Amino acid sequence: MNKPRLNIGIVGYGFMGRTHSNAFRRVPNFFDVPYEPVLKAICGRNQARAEAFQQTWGYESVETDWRKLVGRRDIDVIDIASPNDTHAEVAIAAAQAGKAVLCEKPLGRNAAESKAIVAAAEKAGVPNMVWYNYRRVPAVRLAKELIGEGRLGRVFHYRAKFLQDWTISKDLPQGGEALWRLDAAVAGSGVTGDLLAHCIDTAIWLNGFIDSVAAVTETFIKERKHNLTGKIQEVGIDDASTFLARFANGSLGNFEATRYALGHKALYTLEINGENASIIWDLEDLHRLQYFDYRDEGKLRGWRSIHITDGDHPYMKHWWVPGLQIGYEHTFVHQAADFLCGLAEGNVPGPSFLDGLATDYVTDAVLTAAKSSAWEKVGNPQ
Ligand code: SOE
Repeated sequence: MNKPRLNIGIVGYGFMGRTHSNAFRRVPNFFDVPYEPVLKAICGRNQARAEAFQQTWGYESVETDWRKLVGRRDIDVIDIASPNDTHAEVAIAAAQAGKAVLCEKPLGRNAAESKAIVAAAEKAGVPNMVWYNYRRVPAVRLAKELIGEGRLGRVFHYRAKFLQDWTISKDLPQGGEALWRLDAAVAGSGVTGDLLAHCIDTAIWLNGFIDSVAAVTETFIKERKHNLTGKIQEVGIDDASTFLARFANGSLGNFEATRYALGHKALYTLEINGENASIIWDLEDLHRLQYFDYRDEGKLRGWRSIHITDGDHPYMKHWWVPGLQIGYEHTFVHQAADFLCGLAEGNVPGPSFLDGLATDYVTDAVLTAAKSSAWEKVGNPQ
């Protein structure tokens, strides 16, 4: 039986445009999704680049103005994969046009922008989702299941870090294509909104809301050439950000992100210590979950390194045979699958725009706390 077609228009042909396009291309080959996702239009400012992207990914059409894309009656879903400074404007217009809206993380450059996006989506009643893709790493989802089953008991500690090293050179310019993450006006913040946002989203999902934070941030290279103006300009982003947190459930959090950890390209790790068991996960070894359970028989008690490749592990029955691994891009395929199934059932799963706002409240509080040198309360999205 032919499935109903769902026409997708993606804004942005950079790194994230590729991950999202790949997800919608591959999802029907591996998951029994209720729609046939159609790559209807790719939208980007540069016509030649948009056309090249269209060829590579098999889009039906090209737009260079996102307003035209949002206005098209033949588009069902607007998927925003462009730099952070475009998220609010496009998401709000797309919601007002009655489209389902997907948005790359972080939702807004700050909580104020995210609040406006949430309000527009709620007013229009449109399905929405933020691409916090690491929730859909099978090992991280298994961690969620183990916590949900109560295996950890009361949680005492949540620890997460996201370490990179790609901005250490003082000669690296800021701004423009590929380097907009260094431009505060476009990105909103540095590692707090880019990397810690991932850690915070997963943390809230696994361990509940964060109540208050104390933080330090640093900008190690104070001035860089700006690619768009050609001038040496002050750097407005945080290069490193570390914060302590109190979760609403009484546990303590310890978070760190930096782009100055030489040797680390994308080391996202998290550890949770409960009264009965502990969990460790590491993005560089993403198909493993480390699990320690104190209730195991004493002489065999120790860390188990679970290889998350079996058919009864989350998402894995859709891929290869037990023992064979998947990777980063599959997390986006999983999110596309969950979105399409949820859309058909009228219940799109998180992270919703409201979840995106919850994370932005924490990142705002972290940046405020770094300035005030005091503990700051986190805004409540509810
Ligand atoms: C930054 O280098 C970056 O690409 C982030 O923007 C992504 O969200 C993260 O998943 C990997 O690192």
